[in-house]
Amino acid sequence: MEKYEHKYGADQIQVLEGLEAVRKRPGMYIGSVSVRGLHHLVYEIVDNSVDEALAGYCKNIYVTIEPGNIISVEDDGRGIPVEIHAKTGISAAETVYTVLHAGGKFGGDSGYKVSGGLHGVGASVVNALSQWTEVTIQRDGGIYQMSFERGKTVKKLEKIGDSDKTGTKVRFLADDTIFETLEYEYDVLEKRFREMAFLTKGLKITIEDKREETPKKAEFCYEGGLKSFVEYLNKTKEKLHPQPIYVEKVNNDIPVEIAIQYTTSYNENIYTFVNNINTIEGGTHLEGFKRALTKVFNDYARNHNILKEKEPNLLGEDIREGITAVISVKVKEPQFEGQTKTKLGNSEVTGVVQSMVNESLSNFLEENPSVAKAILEKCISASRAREAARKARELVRRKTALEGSTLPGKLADCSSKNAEECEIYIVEGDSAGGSAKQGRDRKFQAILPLWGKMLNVEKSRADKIYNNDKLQPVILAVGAGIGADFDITKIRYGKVIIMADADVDGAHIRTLLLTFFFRYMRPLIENGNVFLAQPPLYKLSKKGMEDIYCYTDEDLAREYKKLEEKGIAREQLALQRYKGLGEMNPEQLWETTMDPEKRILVQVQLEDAMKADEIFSLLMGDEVEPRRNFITENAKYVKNLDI
Ligand code: 28G
Repeated sequence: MEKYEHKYGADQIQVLEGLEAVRKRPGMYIGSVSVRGLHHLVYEIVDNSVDEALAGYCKNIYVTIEPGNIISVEDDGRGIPVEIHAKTGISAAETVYTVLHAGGKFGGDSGYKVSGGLHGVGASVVNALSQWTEVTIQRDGGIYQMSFERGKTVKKLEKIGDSDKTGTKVRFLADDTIFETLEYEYDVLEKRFREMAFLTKGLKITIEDKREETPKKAEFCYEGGLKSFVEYLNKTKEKLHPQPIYVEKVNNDIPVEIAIQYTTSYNENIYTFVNNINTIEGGTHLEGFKRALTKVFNDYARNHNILKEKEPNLLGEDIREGITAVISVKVKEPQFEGQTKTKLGNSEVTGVVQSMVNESLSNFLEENPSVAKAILEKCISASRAREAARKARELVRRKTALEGSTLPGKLADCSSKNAEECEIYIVEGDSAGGSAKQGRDRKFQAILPLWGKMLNVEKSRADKIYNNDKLQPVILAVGAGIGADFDITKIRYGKVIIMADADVDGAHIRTLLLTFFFRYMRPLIENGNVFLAQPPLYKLSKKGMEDIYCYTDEDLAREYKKLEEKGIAREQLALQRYKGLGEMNPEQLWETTMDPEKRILVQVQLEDAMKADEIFSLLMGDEVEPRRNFITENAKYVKNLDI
């Protein structure tokens, strides 16, 4: 007995140390303690239910946001095992909730126990970062329950009743001493669970928000899997063929599922997932898919004399114009690379996806010649447009060779030629552009004012974009080309900074530019070269006091409080609210928004650009209805996104 007690104690200490580490450095385990990290907690728990569904035992998942931002997740799987581990005296269920990475160590029953959101750290991390957690398990004829506070067991697993059902239910309240906010965003969770339901054919996920008087609720269940996903993505688009092309296969122990449908759009929309994680940076699975797609369509075009002997092959980008595709692979030991660890690195996956797409897509085209013809006609017209774009580009080059300058007339360039230290401010409006030109440090800061008509990137191919009076100066100033020609080593500025007002027009120009960079200069975003300037919203001033600039409403409230503590009342202060950049004189603009010592720059992430692109497609697409719906439903969202 004595010995057992001692051993139990030692283990328990080790356990607590593990979870203490999570509380000390939460960012290491869930990415951040912002609202994003908060949502991660929910994903971690739901992922465990999805794993149980992938193992073939769970059909339904219910997620509820209860009043007070308590999250409840319930599944009808087998229930976490409850038996007591002989050595430690701790139940299997408690171990899952108190030992770091327990989920991973126990893996091997579903085989792909690596899903766990972006970080795959599991239930114990959620437990560690929650004020309290309560787990209820139904299995072996009983109902069992245990509870925790900030990761520490306060009620060990005990049987509290009988039941002939099975399943797991988890309720938790995130820790407000760790997270910046506990306010879940229903729309964000809804989007993720819809996506998860698409990715797990037949699984029903219900989400309910009970925080308000009138609860919100949605149910997602798709028997069609990725086929349904692509139909959903293309809902408002004009399709080139009625049914998505769909393949599902296990090759070399790697399950691959792909759905493809072409639309009349000029964009490429390929979403890739590894173990249900959205790999926004792509990777080896995407590489294999692209290679096969290019080869299959070129081979078909040659064999059916659609491409003549003398004509060159179609390029990958020609063949991907207008494509909507979703690729989902399951990999046992995925290696995630890239800036945000969302790029698949496993080299064996390329060949697996490639050979599968090669085989199934070429069969499909042979069996569906009319679909093949419709797609290839579009590819060929894309390749012609690409030729036209090249000519447009060369025309610009030749013209500039004659006239001597490659740079747009409105650009006020900087004197340094060392791209690394150089910055370009892209500024909406001539008056703000004027202030920026006067206020800047001309050694390393260039100013490009933007004017002209907003271009519908949605309805334009590269040739039109090259000739667009709003975007052409941006292309020339950045100096690295666009599309497949884009060469990041040629960029003339290390920082490309979008400076626009905090109003609707400003949001418009930000959305346009981010969409443009996303589609035509993506490496610039991936490489972290794109930034948003943050002009202040308010200025507080008083005679004899240095002006105070506030960038948010919270900032303003904080400054008021600080000044009050110093004995300066609100009434003594003059408050100026800036409606636009144009209201600031050059010195103010420098001081608040351009001085590297004082300014706030927000680095644009690939995800921000993707969201901008999504919003732009909806705002600028053909159909009026989705646009109106989107604007009314998402007015708040568009604002919050700060794009
Ligand atoms: C409701 C919120 C979150 C879960 C299960 C089911 C099992 C399980 C979970 O086992 C450790 C690994 C294999 C035994 C597995 C039940 C096998 C047999 C499970 C969840 C120990 C974890 N019976 N359902 N974990 N196993 N749902 N939902 O967490 O060897 S977690």
